[in-house]
Amino acid sequence: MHTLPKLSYDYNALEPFIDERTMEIHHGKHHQAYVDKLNAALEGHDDLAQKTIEELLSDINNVPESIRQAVINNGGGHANHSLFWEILQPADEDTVPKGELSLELKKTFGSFEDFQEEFTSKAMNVFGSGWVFLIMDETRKLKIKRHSFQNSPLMHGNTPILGLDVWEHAYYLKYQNRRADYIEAWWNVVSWDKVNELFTSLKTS
Ligand code: MN3
Repeated sequence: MHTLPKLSYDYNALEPFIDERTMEIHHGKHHQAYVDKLNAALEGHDDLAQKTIEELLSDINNVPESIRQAVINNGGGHANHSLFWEILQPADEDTVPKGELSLELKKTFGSFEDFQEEFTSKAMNVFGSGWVFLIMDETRKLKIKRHSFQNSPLMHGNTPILGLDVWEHAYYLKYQNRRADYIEAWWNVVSWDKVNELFTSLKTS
C-alpha cells in the first residue's frame, strides 16, 4: 500500500510564499487522492503492489494496459508530489545552490541565474496543467524538462531532483491566474541543500 508522506514542516511553514490553506488542500486532499487511486488501481495486482513507485513508473510498459493510464496519472501524481514536498523548506537566507550542484549548474547552463531563467520560462510555458523538472538523464547530464499532467520523468529514464507543480491547484487560492508571481515566490522556499543531496547521491550511485 502506498501512503501519503508526512511533511517535515507545518502547513503554514512556507508562508507567505505558499499559503497554509493551499498546502492543506494540496497535500491533504490532492496528493491523498493520487495515493488512494493508485492503491485502488493496483488492487488484485499483487506483484505490482509490492513495487516501489519508482520501480512502477520506470518500468511502465510492463504495467498491464488495463491499469497503465491510472498508474501514470496517480502513480505519477504520487511520485511528483512526494518530490515536491521534499525539496521545499521554510524560507531562509539560503536561496542559491552550493556544493557540487552549484558547479554542475554553472557548467550546464552558464550560471545559476541562467538556469533559473530557463526553468522559470519553461514553467511559464507549460500549457494547462503540468510540471517542470530538473532531471538527471541516463548519461548523468542535468536537463530541464516539461511534462503535462502528472507524467513522471521516471517513465523516460530520467530522475528528477527538483520539480515545480504548475497545476492551478498549486497556486490559485493565493495567486489566482498569476502563475508568474507564484513561480517567483516558489524560488524562496526551495531547499537547495535537499536538491544538492539528491544530486550528489545520484552522481555517486
Ligand atoms: Mn499538485
